[in-house]
Amino acid sequence: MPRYRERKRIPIPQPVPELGSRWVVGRHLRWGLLGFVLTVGLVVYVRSQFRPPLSPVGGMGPRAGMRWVRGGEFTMGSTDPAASQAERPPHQVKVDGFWIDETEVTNRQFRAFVEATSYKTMAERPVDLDALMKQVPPGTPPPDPEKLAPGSLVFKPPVGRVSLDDHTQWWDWQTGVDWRHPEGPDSSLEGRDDHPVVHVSWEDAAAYAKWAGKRLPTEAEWEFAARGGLNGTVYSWGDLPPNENNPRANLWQGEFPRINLGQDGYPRTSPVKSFAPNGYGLYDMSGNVWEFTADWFRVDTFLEQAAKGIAVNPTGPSSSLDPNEPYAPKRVQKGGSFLCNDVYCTGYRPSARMACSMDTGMSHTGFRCVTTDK
Ligand SMILES: [Ca+2]
Ligand SMILES: [Ca+2]
Repeated sequence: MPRYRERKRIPIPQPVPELGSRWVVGRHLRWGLLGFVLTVGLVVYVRSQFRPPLSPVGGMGPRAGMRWVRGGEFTMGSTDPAASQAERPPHQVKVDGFWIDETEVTNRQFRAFVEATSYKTMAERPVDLDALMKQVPPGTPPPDPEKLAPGSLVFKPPVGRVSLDDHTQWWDWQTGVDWRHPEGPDSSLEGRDDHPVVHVSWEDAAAYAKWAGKRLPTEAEWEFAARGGLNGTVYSWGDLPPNENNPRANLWQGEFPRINLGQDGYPRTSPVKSFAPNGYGLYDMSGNVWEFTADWFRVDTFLEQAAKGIAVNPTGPSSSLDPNEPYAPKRVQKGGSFLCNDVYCTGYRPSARMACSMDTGMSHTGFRCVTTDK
């Protein structure tokens, strides 16, 4: 006898899939797959909205020396006691994203432009008498011929106390002054390669921007960038004013315009990046030199924009009007300079606005560029 008897294998009953259960499994798979695809699509879309575009000059990554500022809505203007009528009322503005130079355009950068194009700035050309006479009230006598030689306006501290209402007391027209000779015909750019270029007019700035494949910022873009993500604060760093221990920017310390203590280390322009950047990583959006924008200047621009509810990508008025000099076409400058303090000019507040003739360069005016090209 066999020691054991082979047991008959009894098949274990297997569940027989039914049509209904297959359909349920398939339905779950399909929904799961659809959910996965939708999730991936959503992630890709969201990331695309928050990521800067590719460099407009080719290659990957942002432009060298520029920062991507993601657009948004903000309050433009101010009700700060120091705010002029031209800064009022505060109003809502929305701007699209843009690239902006981290710093003011430097002498080194401007030299590259001049060497590539042989461009002559307006301060290096004789004054156009016809253009000049169109900017003054009819009947104004022409200036002396020697005043038409190439030159620019230089800051010159007065010896004694002067009225702060008369800026001719500290601005001096000097022949032979231009971006290469910022403080007089005998001055030079030695040691100033990284200082902002000065004595450039709006026309000069626009020519540089075009050569660089960029453009001047609108006033709204500039103010949005200067705020560095802090909406509604008085300054680009918050609400606390600068002081001796924390100057914050290259401004003026002492009795303006006579006594320049230079407690921030710089009685005149400073190398860019000498002070901490704002929340967007941008330097000298307060102080150092005023910066040209693309917009025409009018005192009532903010009033017009406020009437729109939310002004979207505003580009300023179609023409300029400065009540103090109604015949001179002027553009908006922003950011203040090394000549600003809280007694005379708190132009280093992001909302502050200055009107400047298009053909005028000065010791304390420069610019930076933006681009929105893809
Ligand atoms: Ca200073
Ligand atoms: Ca500046």
